[in-house]
This record gives sequence, structure tokens and C-alpha cells, in this order.
Amino acid sequence: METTENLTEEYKKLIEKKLDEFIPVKYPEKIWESMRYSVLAGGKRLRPIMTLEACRVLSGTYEQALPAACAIEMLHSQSLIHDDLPCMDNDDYRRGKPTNHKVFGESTAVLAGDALLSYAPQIILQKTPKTVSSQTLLRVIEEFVVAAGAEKLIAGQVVDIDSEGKQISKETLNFIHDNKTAALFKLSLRTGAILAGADEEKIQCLTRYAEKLGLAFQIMDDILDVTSTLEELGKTPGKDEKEGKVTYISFYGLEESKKQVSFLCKEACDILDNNNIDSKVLKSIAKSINERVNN
Ligand code: GRG
Repeated sequence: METTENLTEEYKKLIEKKLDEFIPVKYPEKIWESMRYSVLAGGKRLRPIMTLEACRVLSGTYEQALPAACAIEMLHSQSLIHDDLPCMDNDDYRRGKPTNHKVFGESTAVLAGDALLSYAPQIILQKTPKTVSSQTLLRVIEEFVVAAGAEKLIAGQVVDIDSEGKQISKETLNFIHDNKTAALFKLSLRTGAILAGADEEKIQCLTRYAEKLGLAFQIMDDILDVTSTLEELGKTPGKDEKEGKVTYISFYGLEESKKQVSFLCKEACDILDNNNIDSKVLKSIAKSINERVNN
């Protein structure tokens, strides 16, 4: 029988192989190498794993969802490349390696992000099996461009940057996290569900699971920023305080923030149980977030 770990590892291998295949080195080599550098730099591959699992658990096949899953990882990598730029979060390390602009220079890093952003929907359109209807594909593309745009990811980033050094409200903090982090989790799960041909009720359940998990994930990020080392994190710790960022810890303190992570992870799993979505992989993601901060 397939264990949860085996299935997650199998998904990860498939995703790594396809990302490598989807991003070849061609002329002008510099841009493709820069794109490959960040996309193939490792990472947990949480978002594409969620896409494949949502599709599987709602009776789709992984072949249907693999190009879209890879496209979502490209979008995630793009947001990390741009987030690390000196004009944004100004970070030297990502995924345990020097950031893209440190290796390729700022102009190539900006362009690599831009290139990934438009290449991702190109991959969905060109590589999704023809058995998926044009109507479904159109919906997947709509979900993708909305999540990547000024109503979601960019909105979260703008408010985050504007909030530096300011005493923001809990509502503003939630807005940032819902748009910067949960929006991509929602996109990942909704995409898998849509490609599987799931009904709206199931799509909504996975959206609610993603909301809870996205928030738990971001609180975990805030906690690890104060409790972890560069080696453990793969990026520079202690940045939130240095940049005057209000985090969950500023509002609730460390212990209460940890409790919130546990509560949100439990709520996320309950949503799956109460709606007959039998996914050990999605549950194990919630469990691993909880364990990372509470052990
Ligand atoms: C979409 C055009 C466009 C711009 C993006 C820069 C930006 C706007 C948004 C920043 C979004 C951002 C960096 C959110 C942080 C999310 C987060 C907690 C990332 C870390 O995710 P992990 O831990 O990373 O899953 P790995 O390396 O494992 O993939």
C-alpha cells in the first residue's frame, strides 16, 4: 500500500523532473539559467504537491494536473526572486543558496521573474493533456492570473511593504497573509480540484482548508524567523524585527502564536474530515506545520 511519505515523495520527484524538462537552457542562455537556478534550487514543493493531491483525491489523474502544478511552482519561485530583490525584502539567501540577483545581477533577476510569470500560463496552455476541456483550461488560467495579480499576491506584497515600521492592525496583518501566502495555497488546491472536474462544494472546502493552512503557515514563518538559524531556514533569520515588521508574535507573543498554529492546523484537518475529503497527504502537510513550531 502507498504510504503518505511515499506518495508525497513520488509527487515531489515527478514535479522536479517536469520542472527540469519544462525549463530547458536555450538562447539567450543567461535568462533560462537564471530561471532554472531559482526554480530548481530545491524547496519543499508544497504548492504543486497540493495541486496533484487535490486532483487525485477528487478522482482526477496526476497527468491532468502536472503542468499546472509546475506552473504554480514557477509563480511561487517568481514571487521569491522578486521578494528577495534589494528594492523589496533585500535578502542574500533563499533555499540555502545565494539569491538570484546575487548570482545573476539585478536586471537578470527581475527579468527571470517576469519570464517565469508569463511562461507559467504558457506551460498550462501548451502542456495540459488535450483530454482537459478548453472551458476547464480557461477557468484554470483565470484562477492563475487573478491569484498572481493586483487583487491577490501583489496586493499582499504592496500592503506588506507599506506596513514596514508602522503599527498596523490585526486586520491589516491578516490581509497581508491572506493575499501573500494563502492566495497561492488556494490557487494550488482549487486548480487541482478544477482539473479533476470537482463540484463547487468540494472546491469551496479546499479553499477553506487553504485559508486555515495559509494562515498557520505564515504564523509558523513568523515564529521560525525568531527561533531558527540561517542553516535551518535557508534564508536570513531575525529580519522581521530588524525591518520593524509587525508579526503575529508582536500581537500575541510566541506561546500564543504556537497555540494558534495548532488550532488552525486542527481546523484545516477537520474541514477535510467533515467533508469526506480523504487525503492523508493534505493532513500530513498540516501536521508538519504544527510539528515544526510545537516540537
Ligand atoms: C506575482 C507579479 C507578482 C509579484 C509577486 C514579490 C511578491 C509579488 C510577493 C511576495 C510573496 C511572498 C514572498 C510570500 C511569502 C510566502 C512564503 C512564506 C514563502 C516561503 O514558502 P516555502 O516555505 O518555500 O514553501 P520553499 O522554498 O519551500 O518553496
